[in-house]
Formats: sequence, C-alpha cells, structure tokens
Amino acid sequence: MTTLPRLVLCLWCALLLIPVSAQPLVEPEVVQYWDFEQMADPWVSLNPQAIVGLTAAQDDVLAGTSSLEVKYLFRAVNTGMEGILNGSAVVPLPGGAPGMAGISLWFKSSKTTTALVGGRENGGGAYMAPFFAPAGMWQQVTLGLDDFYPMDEMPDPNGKLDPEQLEGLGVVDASGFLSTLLGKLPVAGFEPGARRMYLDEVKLLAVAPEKETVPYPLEGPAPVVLDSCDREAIRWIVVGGRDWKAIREADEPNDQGAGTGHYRFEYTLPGGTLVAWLKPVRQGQLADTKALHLALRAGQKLTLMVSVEEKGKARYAQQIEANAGDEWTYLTIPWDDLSLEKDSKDDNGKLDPEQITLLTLADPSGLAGEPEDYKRVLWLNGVCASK
Ligand SMILES: [Ca+2]
Ligand SMILES: [Ca+2]
Ligand SMILES: [Ca+2]
Repeated sequence: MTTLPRLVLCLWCALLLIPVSAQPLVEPEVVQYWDFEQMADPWVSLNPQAIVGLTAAQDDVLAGTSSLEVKYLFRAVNTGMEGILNGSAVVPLPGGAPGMAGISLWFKSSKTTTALVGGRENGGGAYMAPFFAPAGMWQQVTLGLDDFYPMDEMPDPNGKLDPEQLEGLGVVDASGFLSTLLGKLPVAGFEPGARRMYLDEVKLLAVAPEKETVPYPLEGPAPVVLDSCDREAIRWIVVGGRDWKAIREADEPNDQGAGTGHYRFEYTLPGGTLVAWLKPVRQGQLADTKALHLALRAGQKLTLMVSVEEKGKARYAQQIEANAGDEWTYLTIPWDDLSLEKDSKDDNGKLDPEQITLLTLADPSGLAGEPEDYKRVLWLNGVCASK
C-alpha cells in the first residue's frame, strides 16, 4: 500500500471545501445525527460519477420515509483510481466531531460486498473498520473509537483517533480498495457491475458502545476481546472463495461462552485455492496476552490455519481443527505454539504479542484438492486473547 491510499486521501481532503449544514441534535447522547428525511446534503460520494440522493422506495428505507442512496458502477480492477473509488457515502466534518465516542449507522448494499467505516483526521491519520455486507440486508454497524484500526500508510502523529480532529467520515464499498491493498486474493464482493448502497439513522454517539465480553471460563485477568460476535455486523475481511453467505445467528443459551450471537459462513471453495478471514488488530492491543481463544464448528471436519502478523510483517501460524456437527470446539492456542512461517522473517526471532497487527483464520483445504468446487460451512464464536 503506497500511492493508492494517498489518492483516496487527496479526495477526502477535497471534501473540506464542500459547505455543510448539520441537522439539529435529537437526543442528548448523540453528538450528530442524520436521518435522511429532508436531504442528502452534506453527504457526498468520493466517486464523482456516483449519484447521491434520497430514496423513498419502501424496501430501501430503514426508518421514516427516506434514506440515503448512492448509485454507482463497481469496477473490479486492481489498479488505478477506478479500483479504489467505486461507491462511498461520506460527510465532511469541518468542525471535527468533538465529544464523539462512537458511531452507529444502518447500511445496506445491493450486492454482497466488504465495506468499511472510515475516518480521516486533519493533518494526521486515517482509520477504518471493515465489515461484511450481505446483499439486500439492512444491518446496524456500531463502533467505539477502539474499534477503528489505523491505516499504515497514513500515520497519525499521536497514534490515536481524535474525534475533534476528524475532517470527514463515511462508509466505503471497499472490496476493490481492500483487494488492491491485500494484493493476492479478491476480497468478498470483488465483482463488476451496477450497485447501490443505502444509509440511514447515522448517529455520532456521545457515549461509547458497551465493551464486548466473551464469557468463557478463563483463568486470570479479563481477556482482550477481538470479537464477541455479539454485535450485528461481521467485522472481518473475507478473502477468496465465492458465493459468500455470512450471517449472524443467535447463540443457544446453554452454549459455553454464549453471548447473544455467533457467525455462520457459507462459501464455495474452488479447488486449488484457499479462503481466509482477516481481523485487523490495533498494535499493542494484544500486549501481555498469552493465548488465543475461539470457538468453531464446521459442516465437515476441517483443518484450518490460524496465523498472526507482526507490524514488521513476520508471520506465525498453527494448524487447528474444526469438528463437524452441532457441538462447538473451544480452542486455546498459546502464542508459543505458533511457528514462524517459512517465507517469513523476524528480526528478533520471536513472536511479540504487542506487535501483532493482523489475525487470520484460513481454510486451505482446497489447495491440495481437485479443480472442482467445494461447499463449506463454518461457524465462529467468541474470539479473545487471555493474559
Ligand atoms: Ca430515514
Ligand atoms: Ca490522532
Ligand atoms: Ca518478533
């Protein structure tokens, strides 16, 4: 990632020139609120060819009588501006968003894709929170400031998201951008064609969303939760495969570690390829942790790979098994069990949890297979790291 994010950045900067009319506060706990009942303004798209407006079509309105609609042509190309711009809905924040502790919004895409909520500070860093967007489904995305990940190529002088310095934020159809960024396998939703995205009930929250918990019976201090799977949006970048169906299902109350929900991923794995789930990690978030914990089950017994990447790109990996059937497998994977990958180098020769910036789960079971399609189902719950 070198020049492409900078191009996005320049466009983002151009937004500052657009005049803004904010709507009045409606609830004491909300810093700013857009219901898209009167006008789309000041929301715009970073893609100058996209059409931004309001829609009153019943199926496309979440609340009230209208929502924001962005119509655009998704270009599945790996290079140039077209590949990264595609669809977006962003709002300039000329005065920043002082007092903002989180964001809640409702999003729907006409096609299955990978989207992100992004924000950019003036003169500083850019932050993103990617999530999976199933076709035609309204879903609520709720994020605290800690749920945003810094973008490497746009370093932030103080290393933290400062709401009062935000110059704009919004939602981007990011499957093109992320495919470019990751450079190997296409991210879910990387298919050309006409698309529409919808936003409604966007709230900049004055109070951070409740901290996520994973109620496993773990010894020691409270674990660092990477994903409780209890919030509605699936905050993973899904890579490779096709025909993705990813949804959140309700937990059975008696499940060990049950919160309110878990994820179900259904996908086609073409023989000779792999699929992966990527979870960005804030550097330092996993400091002092000893082991990764997660719960898995699968439509058939599967050998998966779990791996982590340090800031310096050293990658450590370990095989894990997902059992078939209704019973969850609760896995504890000590960091000490992970081995440095053969094509990877580490300057200090050891895995440093505080340096981890990416967690990856992968299904490599298609790599050795015949050139045919494999149908897979995988369930995931309660991802955390214990101290
Ligand atoms: Ca509305
Ligand atoms: Ca900052
Ligand atoms: Ca290291």
